[in-house]
Amino acid sequence: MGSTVETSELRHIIEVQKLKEKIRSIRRLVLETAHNENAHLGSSLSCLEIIATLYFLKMRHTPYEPLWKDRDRFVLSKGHAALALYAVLAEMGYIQREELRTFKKLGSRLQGHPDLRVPGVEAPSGSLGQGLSIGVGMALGIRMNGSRSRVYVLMGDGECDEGQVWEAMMTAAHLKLSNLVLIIDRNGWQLDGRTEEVKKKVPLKAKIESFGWEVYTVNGHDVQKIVEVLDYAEHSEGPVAIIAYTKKGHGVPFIEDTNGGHKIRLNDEQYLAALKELEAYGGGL
Ligand SMILES: Cc1ncc(C[n+]2csc(CCOP(=O)(O)OP(=O)(O)O)c2C)c(N)n1
Repeated sequence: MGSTVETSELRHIIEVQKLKEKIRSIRRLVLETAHNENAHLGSSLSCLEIIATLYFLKMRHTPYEPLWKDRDRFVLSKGHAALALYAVLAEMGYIQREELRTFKKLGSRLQGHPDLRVPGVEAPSGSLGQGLSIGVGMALGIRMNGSRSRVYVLMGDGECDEGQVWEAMMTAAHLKLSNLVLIIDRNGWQLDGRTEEVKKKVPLKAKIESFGWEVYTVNGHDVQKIVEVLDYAEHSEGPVAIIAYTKKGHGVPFIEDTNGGHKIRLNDEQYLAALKELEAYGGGL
């Protein structure tokens, strides 16, 4: 028994280590693309570890059969962070890495917000506030079909300003959707400034709990901790929300924890500085 535990723990450590290497490659793809085209870089870098952990370590899915009926679903409700999702899908094999060069170009399927033409994208998004409702519908449908699939929705903290989010929260709790996990990218910024100055979110955890959800908090750049909290969320009796504390522009000092990289095209100097930092940073905590 003891050795079984040790073996599985060891496997876990190796998996997390491998994921960090993947994250380094994914970050490089994101930076390259933001050098080539204007992108929501800060918003993409704050949630990159979360999306990568879901796709590489948590969700059941396969790039060989993107519409496999028993797959787990991911909805990027903060659709402006599409670049992070595309880079993960490219590293996973859903799309070719080279296709990222067409990001936002005329005729490309890799537009600034996710589109159903992209294999691995489960929902079109970009109009903030809608992803959780989509996730609720998916989770309910999955349960009605008797499937064990799970649904993960990633939302921004500024996105919580949308009233539809709270309607969906109420519905999910009422339906006891234990196959639904909401992750909130709590980077503390939204388009017009600091979240708490634009419209106060705290006490966010208590607010969501009062809607009947189980709520956990995590460091959203710590891959090991993200895996642990996601494992934990599988044993709930209803919907689970995870407030992931992150930094906008994480890993790129001149935009980190500012709104400076909300939408940016890196010039040559910025790109090289960001790459240099990436070498030092590696992939995740
Ligand atoms: C309904 C709607 N209103 C406005 C926008 C424009 N918009 C794009 S990103 C953004 C800020 C979102 O902030 P947050 O959810 O905190 O995400 P972050 O980029 O900080 O991760 C806004 C208002 C939008 N996409 N959808």
